[in-house]
Amino acid sequence: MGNEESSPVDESRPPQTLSERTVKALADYILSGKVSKIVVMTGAGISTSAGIPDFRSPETGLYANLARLNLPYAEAVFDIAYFRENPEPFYALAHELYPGKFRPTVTHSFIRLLYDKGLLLKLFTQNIDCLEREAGVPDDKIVEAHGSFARQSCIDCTRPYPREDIERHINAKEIPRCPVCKGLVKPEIVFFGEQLPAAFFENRTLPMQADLCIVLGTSLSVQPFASLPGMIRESTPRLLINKERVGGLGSGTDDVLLLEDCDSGVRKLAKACGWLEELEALWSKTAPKAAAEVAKASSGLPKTKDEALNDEIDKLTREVDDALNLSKRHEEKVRGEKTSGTSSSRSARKTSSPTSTDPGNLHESADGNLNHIFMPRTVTATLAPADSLHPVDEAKKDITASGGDDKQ
Ligand code: CNA
Repeated sequence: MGNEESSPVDESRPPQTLSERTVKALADYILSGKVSKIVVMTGAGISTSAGIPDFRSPETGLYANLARLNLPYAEAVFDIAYFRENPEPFYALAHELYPGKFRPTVTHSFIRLLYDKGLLLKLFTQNIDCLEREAGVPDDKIVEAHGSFARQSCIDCTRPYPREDIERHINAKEIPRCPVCKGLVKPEIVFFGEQLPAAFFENRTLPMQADLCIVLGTSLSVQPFASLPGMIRESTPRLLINKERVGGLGSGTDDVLLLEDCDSGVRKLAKACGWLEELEALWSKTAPKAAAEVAKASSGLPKTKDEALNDEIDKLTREVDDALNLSKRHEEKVRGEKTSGTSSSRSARKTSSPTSTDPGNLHESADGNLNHIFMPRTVTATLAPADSLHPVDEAKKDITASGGDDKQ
């Protein structure tokens, strides 16, 4: 692999740990035996190929497609105050997104592979779709920083609510209520205005122990999660696989950027490590029809025309994924960003990201905890155009307007 695989921002500063800032060098480092504590940080971009939209991608993102729910502003669907008044839009969305309808992606299986190899220290995910669990990453290795659909409770008396009951309600498109106090029941997804789970704060400094950090499919625009990559030690390599450069990654001496699709990026890394076949085998086990197909193959029954065609399409897609090197296209963009003034000092690791992702700017609440600070602006009468809903801008405006107080 050549240098085009990664896009170092400051080529005058040599790497401290890697031999060079490439996927090949990263693979050599992983295989050297010096790596046993990988911290992975993920966002909605690792699940888009499963069919779950992210929030902010223009046109395909969830926020760009919420008009049908008649919301006063897009983020209202995850706003606890709005939910109390009008829970229907959230439950309409929950009906579409509820776990069980989607297959983990090859990126989820890659994280599972790291676990199987004894290399995963912790996965910090912002995702609520539970696909990491479905890929077989064990519960004690996952910090679901924004909660998930895995548990649900009453928003008034906090009593846990049975899984099978919420599933029944969501399938029937009904709003579940607490059998005791009649309060609204909500999956324990962190809404704007709610605190992050205790597990996030208990594990927040863990990235300091990492010997490798892999950031996948996130815009790193929601605090306090966005502060995590800044906790990684200066000489520890960080790999970003994302369609765009985010959070100041690329400013560290050992940062490697793959500005492309997560699935093709993890396949490249797996291939460089000699793990590609293992990864594909692991991922194939997540297919709902896998067991049936295996049974069919061993029974000697011929494949139908459609099945043969689908196999061929899957094979071609994988080959194209492998062959395409989208990084090249992005490299110029990153170099462009460099010349427009991105800093690359140690302090830059913590401060080169936008103000709202600056760890030094975390907003502590009165009880010492940190709230989920991407807060929507004041309710407006009409749905704002999608491009005015960018969270970084919105969060910055909120923080500025409220003097840093994240509760509005
Ligand atoms: P985001 O702000 O929508 O950013 C997604 C990032 O991923 C962007 O930088 C995209 O360019 C990038 N991206 C999208 N698709 C791909 C892909 N296939 N390969 C590589 N990069 C890609 O989402 P974040 O996770 O950063 O924001 C945090 C929010 C999103 C959390 O509160 C989540 O709960 C929430 N969310 C979660 C899900 C889910 O659980 N699957 C879905 C939508 C939103």
